[in-house]
Amino acid sequence: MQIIFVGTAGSGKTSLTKQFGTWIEKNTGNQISFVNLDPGCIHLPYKCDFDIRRYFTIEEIMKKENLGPSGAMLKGAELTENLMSRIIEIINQLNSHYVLIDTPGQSEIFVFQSAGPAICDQLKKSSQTICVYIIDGSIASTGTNLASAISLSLATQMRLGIPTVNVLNKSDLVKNEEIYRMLSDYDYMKKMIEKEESGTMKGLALKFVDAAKMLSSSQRVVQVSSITGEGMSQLLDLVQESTCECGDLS
Ligand SMILES: Nc1nc2c(ncn2[C@@H]2O[C@H](COP(=O)(O)OP(=O)(O)OP(=O)(O)O)[C@@H](O)[C@H]2O)c(=O)[nH]1
Ligand SMILES: [Mg+2]
Repeated sequence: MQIIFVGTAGSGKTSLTKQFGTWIEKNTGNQISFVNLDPGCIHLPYKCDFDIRRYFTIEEIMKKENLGPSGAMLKGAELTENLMSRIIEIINQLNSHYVLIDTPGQSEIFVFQSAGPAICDQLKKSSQTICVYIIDGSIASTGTNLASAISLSLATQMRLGIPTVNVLNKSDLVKNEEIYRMLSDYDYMKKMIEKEESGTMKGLALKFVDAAKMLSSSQRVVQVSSITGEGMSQLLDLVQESTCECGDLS
């Protein structure tokens, strides 16, 4: 199975990739492979079985092409797409039970450029492939704020075309218990939005929640911490259920 970690900048993609992979190896004995598709990172806490930086880095592109960081990231997405058959070939040769794939810092680079969807399209032909969408717990504070995070997850699911499950990372930093309740009960999230907002914003946020209710692969949002290791077993359950046609993800 291939698991792709996607989330906004700094949400914990790299830390969760490492924590989840290490946890699986230790607790299930299944073999893991780590794949890094972020050409912009400097340090990685895991040992890569495939690292896009073997081919190019954002720093090199910036110097060579005289580009700023965002322009270089776009160029990086283009280069990644050109290398796609090589990347897919290498990933397919990794004979592990789980291949964990870390993606570029800014999620829009992987999700909204063509490289990410193209890679997912190829990967799902060879093996079950799912996306773990990471909501950053350190900035989750209100119903409206969660509704917008969920809408990004839905957009990711639409673009990548693979089952997508949601996790709330940095749970060690979340002090507001209401956040958990809202994430496990969209009707409660709507009630909170009714209280928080008025006018157009309220209408918009409520519509996002309705769309999420209708379209999400699962409403269950697992709370994890890449620092304390909380929630890894629940995340594995969710990942496994997401690929089981008979599974109940509610
Ligand atoms: N407290 C806490 N901090 C976390 C957690 N997960 C990640 N962080 C911190 O958040 C920051 C970003 O973590 P990364 O794992 O680099 O996040 P990322 O999404 O890979 O970041 P980019 O690739 O740069 O977008 C680091 O300082 C991490 O230590 C968590 O569960 N709890
Ligand atoms: Mg990262």
